[in-house]
Amino acid sequence: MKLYTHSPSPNCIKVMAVAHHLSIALEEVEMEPHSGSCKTPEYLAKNPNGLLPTLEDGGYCLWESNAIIVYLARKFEATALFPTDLVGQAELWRWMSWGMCHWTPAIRPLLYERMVQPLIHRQPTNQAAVEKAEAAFHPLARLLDSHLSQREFLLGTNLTLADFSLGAYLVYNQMAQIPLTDYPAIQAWYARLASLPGWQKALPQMHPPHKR
Ligand SMILES: N[C@@H](CCC(=O)N[C@@H](CS)C(=O)NCC(=O)O)C(=O)O
Repeated sequence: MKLYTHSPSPNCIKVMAVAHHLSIALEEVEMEPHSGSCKTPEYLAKNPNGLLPTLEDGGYCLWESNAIIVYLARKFEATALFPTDLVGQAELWRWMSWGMCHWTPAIRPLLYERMVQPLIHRQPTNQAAVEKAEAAFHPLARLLDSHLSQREFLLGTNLTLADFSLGAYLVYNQMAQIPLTDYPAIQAWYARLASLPGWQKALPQMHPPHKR
């Protein structure tokens, strides 16, 4: 199986962390989105969004990182990461949906303003955009922190795909100065994820400050 990936991207780290955790060997095809390599007709035939990651398994192409991790967990029968009971599945989809619809969009502007703009585009951080993003982030962080204060992982005592899915957006929490100071349960949860060998292996090697 091939994974078209851009190794520093959180959505690609999410997939690689699950793959390493499950000892699944993926052939990584490193892409450089800023060079336009995701907009070629050949790549758009695999992923019409022109985004990463994309999994290719035989002739089957799958995009959307959450769908990819579900596919890997199901294909390799990783039932611990992907509960099959009614409430377990509902909880998993609840958190993965919340992650995509609320958590990720709240964090993405902070990554963009504090990392992409200064480091890639050589542009100054827009402070007004940062303030708006932080205002949107805090109510979500309060909710998540309260939930995690009673649990080791999102679904309770067991690590699941939901943890990989939401945790991936915190890999740059230091560099993007994601305001986690008031959220000890989120910090402890993220530290548990970051200490997983599969998680460590998925972090891009050229960014040692993100290793914990
Ligand atoms: N919802 C998609 C998001 C994919 C996405 O936005 N990927 C980013 C990297 S994290 C990308 O390809 N960016 C390149 C671009 O915008 O051209 C997923 O979870 O796979």
